[in-house]
Amino acid sequence: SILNLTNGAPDPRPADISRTVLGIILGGGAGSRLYPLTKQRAKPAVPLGANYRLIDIPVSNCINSGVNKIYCLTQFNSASLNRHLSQAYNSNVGGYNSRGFVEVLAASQTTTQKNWFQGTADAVRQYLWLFEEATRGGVEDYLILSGDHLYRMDYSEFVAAHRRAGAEITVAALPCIEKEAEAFGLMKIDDSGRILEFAEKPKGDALRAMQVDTTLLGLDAETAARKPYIASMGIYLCKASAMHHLLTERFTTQNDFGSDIIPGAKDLGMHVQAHLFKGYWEDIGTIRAFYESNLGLTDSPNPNFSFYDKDAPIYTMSRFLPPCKVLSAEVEMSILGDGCTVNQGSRIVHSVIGLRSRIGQDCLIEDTMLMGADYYEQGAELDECARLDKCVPIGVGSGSHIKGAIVDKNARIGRFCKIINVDGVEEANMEQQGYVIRDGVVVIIKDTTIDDGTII
Ligand code: ADQ
Ligand code: ADP
Repeated sequence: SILNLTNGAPDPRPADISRTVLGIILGGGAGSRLYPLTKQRAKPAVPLGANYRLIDIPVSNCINSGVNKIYCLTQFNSASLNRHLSQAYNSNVGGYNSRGFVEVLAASQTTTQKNWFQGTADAVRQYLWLFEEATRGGVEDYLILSGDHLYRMDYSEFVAAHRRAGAEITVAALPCIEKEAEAFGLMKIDDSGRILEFAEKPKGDALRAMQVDTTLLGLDAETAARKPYIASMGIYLCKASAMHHLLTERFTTQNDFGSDIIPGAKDLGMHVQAHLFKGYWEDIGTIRAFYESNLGLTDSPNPNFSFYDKDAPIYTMSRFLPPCKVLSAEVEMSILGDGCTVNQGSRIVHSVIGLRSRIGQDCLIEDTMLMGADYYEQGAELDECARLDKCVPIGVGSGSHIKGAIVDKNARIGRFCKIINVDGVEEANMEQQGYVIRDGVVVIIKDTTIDDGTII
């Protein structure tokens, strides 16, 4: 039974994983749900957890699992993403005998295709020629990952289970509650874990029809009643030969893994297997989920996710920033990134304070994610700003109150501002004024200035 599959002795890590598995990270489509965080950057470069970026999660998971050939597919190339990846990872994966790499592949870069990726499968199809060069070097399986998930997973167990089952495709899965189920691909499986039915984001009756008895997965009766669905995590391991067949011979005009390729493969009679994942996992691809997962990092004593694990650390760029400096401020249930300064009389509650943040005097910051800054404004620059009437330096000006917001990098919040969503608005598009409100969260756009005394 599945119970035995998941609770039995784990398979040993495949010895050849670094040679035989190619990691492919789906780095975001055109209309990203994380807008406006993606207004001026590729989605994988979106800052996360005070010191990190989204891409650090799948890349770290790959490295810790022994997968060290990694491509990241994104809609557009960005200098900061490339710099981040090369500075953070080249020494980890690129040792002369490991032959590893982390590279960005952007939609507009190929010679034969000028179109943006039309979907997840289309993104892989457009670069299949490159991935197939890797198969000549011994790659057997493609590990398809999303760029906007928060979790820690040892993919080597996933690879071992896939090979033991002799599957063409293995889909990572977890039990799920009704309220969340309609946002996912849902599956029914047999008692060996083989997928019998797969429905992408079904609604209403079609949703209810995907209910299963999840005690099969080893859940106790109470949990199984709460979580009667098996959801796809959008993480796939696919044999290179099967991928070639599916994308270039069978489904040449279909562009999405969840809607087309996975159910299509099953209908063709391919062996499509589920692999149960038991840890914390969250899709943080919407503003609300992104905001809540970031604030969840501050929970104590049990945060949703810890960036620290001595056996499986999350890596990022080493920046050699100075330690944080806090001058008689009050900081409660919060995390501070590297190189921050918090001035006298400020209070920070349940917030994530990103690297290089500068917070003035007597500020109140609650339930907020400040992403910080890409650089420090220094001596002369700041002196010049102080002389000018309307100049607002990077950071949060003295006496300001911010609650329930995401403040993107390099934002300049003036003095005595109130960014608290005074009118309790759910959705608003105020891009001209430098912010939007999504799902009730105020998002201050990167590099914008909010004048002294502004009330939002
Ligand atoms: P979604 O997350 O809704 O569902 P999708 O929007 O296709 O699926 O995104 C999957 C990943 O691919 C995301 O990281 C996204 O940024 C990226 N992506 C989307 N379009 C892309 C493109 N054109 N080019 C490059 N990258 C792109 C999927 C599955 C469900 C499953 C959920 C789990 O389809 O079955 O339940 O993931 O979150
Ligand atoms: P991090 O991951 O530390 O945020 P990045 O290298 O991605 O690092 O971001 C730093 C960005 O800020 C770079 O694009 C850099 O060129 C830019 N930058 C540095 N100093 C300044 C400055 N004085 N004015 C504007 N941009 C700057």
